[in-house]
Amino acid sequence: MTSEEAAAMIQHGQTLAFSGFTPAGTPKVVSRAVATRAEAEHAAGRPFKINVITGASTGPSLDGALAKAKAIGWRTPYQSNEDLRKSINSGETRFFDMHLSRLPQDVRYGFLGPIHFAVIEACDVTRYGEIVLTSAVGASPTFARLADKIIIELNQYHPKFLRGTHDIYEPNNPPKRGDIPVFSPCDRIGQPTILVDPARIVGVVETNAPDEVRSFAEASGVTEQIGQNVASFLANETRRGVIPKEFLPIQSGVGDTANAVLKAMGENREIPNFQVYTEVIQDAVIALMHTGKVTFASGCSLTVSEPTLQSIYSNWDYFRTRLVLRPQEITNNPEVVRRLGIISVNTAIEVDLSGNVNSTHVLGRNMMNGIGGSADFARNAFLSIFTCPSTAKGGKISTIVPMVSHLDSSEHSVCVVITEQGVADLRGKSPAERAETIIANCAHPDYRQLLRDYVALAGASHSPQTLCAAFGMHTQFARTGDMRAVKWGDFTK
Ligand code: 0RQ
Repeated sequence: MTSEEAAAMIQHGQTLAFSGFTPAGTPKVVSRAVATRAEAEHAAGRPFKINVITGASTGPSLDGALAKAKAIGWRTPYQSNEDLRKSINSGETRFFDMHLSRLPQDVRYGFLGPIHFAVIEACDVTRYGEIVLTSAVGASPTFARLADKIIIELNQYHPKFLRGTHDIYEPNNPPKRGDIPVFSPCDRIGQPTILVDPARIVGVVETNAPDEVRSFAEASGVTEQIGQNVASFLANETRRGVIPKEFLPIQSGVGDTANAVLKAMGENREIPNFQVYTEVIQDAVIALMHTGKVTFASGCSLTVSEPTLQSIYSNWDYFRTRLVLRPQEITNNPEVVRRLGIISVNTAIEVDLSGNVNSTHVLGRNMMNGIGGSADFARNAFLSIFTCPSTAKGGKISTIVPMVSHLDSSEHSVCVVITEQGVADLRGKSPAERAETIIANCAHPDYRQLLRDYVALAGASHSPQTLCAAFGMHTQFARTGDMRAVKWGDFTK
């Protein structure tokens, strides 16, 4: 059927679950047709909003088109689209920010209500109801099993030889959960395809469209320095025998800093060849697989640029045996992350003097993207590292603040903080020691004295906090647009 015919089946108020994880494997034409339908309904004076569940973020054809059409009622679990962000922060769309490992089980538990349609991108579908996914797994196995009806977007852009890349596995619900038998990043525990009753597939829409993955910016001096600092720290931990000599699997977040970290790890001769057990497989992972530095990658999606995806498909004999794509509740599973001893590297918006991390909110109010999988990994990792530049907005914001304006990963989940200034190793340190380590090694020199003056306000205490001044830097920025102008006396009078 056409995408318009598919969109015509969808009613106002229904919940739709889409395949994919990041723009990889995300439907591209049915969502646009739903957006067009919403605009027509609105023009005719009728309400039309759907509720949208995905694996993670999506591309402009899904979140972008639906947000512009004011067609999203509620949305979960993660997004990174500018138009949707505006819609969330203006109160137009209700957004529910979730740990990505929990999304499939919350759907199974019924916490998010019924799913009326699952829209699944596939490179192949058989008359027996076998669905072969494309460049991501996300939460598609759960969506396809539980949705009332399924619409397939059959995308010829992705080759049918992807069959066998996916490892489809859904755990039982408690009390019959059992173990998840992944003991090494390359273990396969499930099936290559999703199998559904073909009667539930109510439409197949054919397309030929690439994933809408944006290209990475060239690494700046700051992101490059963060990458070098992470790589030197890990090399040192290996040298002193804390990280075993065969190394441990790496999880790295998404974005330019994550790419710079992996690049620096690839170039560091003291870091041995390693495996990746992560959610998003980015360009830098594939570059390191080409050189042999990364020997195996387990992920939830191939979130790679167009040329990188082509380099994978044209060298498929090489990559076929070195890649596996899994559901997000397996890639991010706390049990598996703890068992494998993952080294996790994620990015913060701000970090406070105790090591608490805010990954999601600006000034405590405005949603950036969401917690994503960062805390799934950080909470359970062998070694959890958070990185960020020491300042934002041309130095007017310090990312090192007295107290975070929103909490995502608590001090108990954060082992090490790294900025372009240096490395703060928080393991085994009291709150006062943490504060001094973070100020001395991670804060920008413009902010070090200000932060030390803040610590001095507390006098003798277990944790050097002074509640009436804790958000002084944030308040100063909101009032004048520059945190550097803060005067602690204004808050302690
Ligand atoms: O704004 O774009 O207007 O310049 O935030 O910051 O430094 O470019 O960093 O792109 O790596 O994103 C935490 C948001 C970092 C991301 C976050 C402003 C800054 C800029 C972006 P501009 P950068 P990145 C795996 C793991 C949570 C999910 C996660 C994220 C913009 O990494 O969403 O980790 N993480 N998932 O100027 C005000 C501050 C700021 C600030 C930065 N303190 N105050 N603005 N910015 N710090 C992936 C998945 O889960 C799928």
